[in-house]
Amino acid sequence: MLRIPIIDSHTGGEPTRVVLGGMSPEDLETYRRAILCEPRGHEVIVGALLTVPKDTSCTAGVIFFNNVGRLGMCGHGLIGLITTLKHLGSISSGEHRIETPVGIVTATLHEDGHVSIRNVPSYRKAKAVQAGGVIGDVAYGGNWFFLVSDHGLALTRENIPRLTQASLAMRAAVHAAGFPEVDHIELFAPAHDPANHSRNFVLCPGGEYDRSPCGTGTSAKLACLAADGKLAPNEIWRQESIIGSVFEGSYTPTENAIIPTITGTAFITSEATLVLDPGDPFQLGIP
Ligand code: PYC
Repeated sequence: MLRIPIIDSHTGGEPTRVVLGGMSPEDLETYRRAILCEPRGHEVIVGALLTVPKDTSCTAGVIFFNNVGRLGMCGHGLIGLITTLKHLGSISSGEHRIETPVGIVTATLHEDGHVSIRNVPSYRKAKAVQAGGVIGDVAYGGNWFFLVSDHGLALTRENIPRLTQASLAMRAAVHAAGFPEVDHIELFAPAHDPANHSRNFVLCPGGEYDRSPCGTGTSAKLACLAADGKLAPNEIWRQESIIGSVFEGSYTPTENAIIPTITGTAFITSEATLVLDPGDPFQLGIP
């Protein structure tokens, strides 16, 4: 039997499963679906494999992964990871540098449990790209996004199947338009809560939608707002998700990019050990 200890949390409704041990990064592809997907989980969960950082100034290293592969960075996942490390008693309030595959991210654990992430440099690569009947921007926030405001779709929970289908079509179109790196689609509409600035729907690489406002997606949005002169440095942007959860974002400018800071909260939902029985035909998940 292989035993893999995990801790689950959610950040604004989006789940994170932190893998504490039991396997090495080299084994990740073998066990990816066993850890995240049915019969032990479901397609929405994002995994966070703790690693030993190469940079010794870092508290930890992490590799984020989902139902179809790896993610460069993951905002909600990093908030979940910091909350998990606090739950384990491994860290206390203050700043922690975390090594991700796309660079070092500084996370601040506040006394009240909120977590702020100073993300990797984020920028808009292309403005007003025409793809599949819509026009949007291509931007990077630790992952690649196609951001569309004018889509004619209602950003409501009842409309999620339609939003998903439309976003999948937009992703194919933006790939055909010359941006194969885009793996997330982000649609915008006015916020439902007047305290917020915008509502989003985010399609993730594996076809699921982000329950949280998406930390890397909010970073990409901040990059576009900054490039358009619509948000000043350090001004607060409150991004609401399709289920109404909120991240607060702001940025500091650099020469060719911005450094976004995203703040949110995560809650622990379970502590468990996954068991992989070699006699189980579905020990590695349902292919
Ligand atoms: O919060 O950055 C994020 C994220 C990416 C995919 C799911 N959540």
